[in-house]
Amino acid sequence: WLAFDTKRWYTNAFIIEDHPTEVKILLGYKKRGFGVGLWNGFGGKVEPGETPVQAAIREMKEECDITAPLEHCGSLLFVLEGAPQGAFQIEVYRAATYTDTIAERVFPSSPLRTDEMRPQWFAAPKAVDGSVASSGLPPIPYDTMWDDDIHWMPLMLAGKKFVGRADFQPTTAGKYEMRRYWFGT
Ligand code: 6OG
Repeated sequence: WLAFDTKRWYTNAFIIEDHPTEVKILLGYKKRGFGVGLWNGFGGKVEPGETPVQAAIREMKEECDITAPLEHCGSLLFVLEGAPQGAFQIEVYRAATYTDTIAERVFPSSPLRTDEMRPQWFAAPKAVDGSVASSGLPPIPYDTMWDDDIHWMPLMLAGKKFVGRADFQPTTAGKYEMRRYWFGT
């Protein structure tokens, strides 16, 4: 019911730190553009001539000022009925370490328009037993994330490689609602 003639390649990247007492995940609050008001990994469009991992590293630097040895951990296909973007093929990356200091980029007048994300750490469940440390960090805010995230993020946090697809339809509120999905390892 929808041709993939407008499929676009995107990236989404996470820092996941596994400490003895807690697991921390770095997310960004989308300040504008597609998915505004939602927490997500860092990422964006793969530009012509770039590989997806090159794009993921570039976007992470642009959006929160760090450089990380990103490793591929998942592939997602999102089909959005009626969206100009058509379908999103998203390559997901993770790293346990990074260099430079995490910072919110604030360049309102920059032609690069990289002032998109506000980075923040969240508490994630431990892969061994699913327990979340009460370290004071907020838990992963699935209520203010894309509907699909709660289905694949636990696979990523468990250290698995995953694939999946979700189909979205526009709502009258100008948002997108997930209608069906499949995610697996
Ligand atoms: P920019 O417009 O910021 O790139 N993205 C999605 N992420 C999730 N979890 N679910 C979706 O369901 C998504 N659609 C897009 C990919 C957009 C960013 O948003 C992600 C990119 O990281 C529909 O350049």
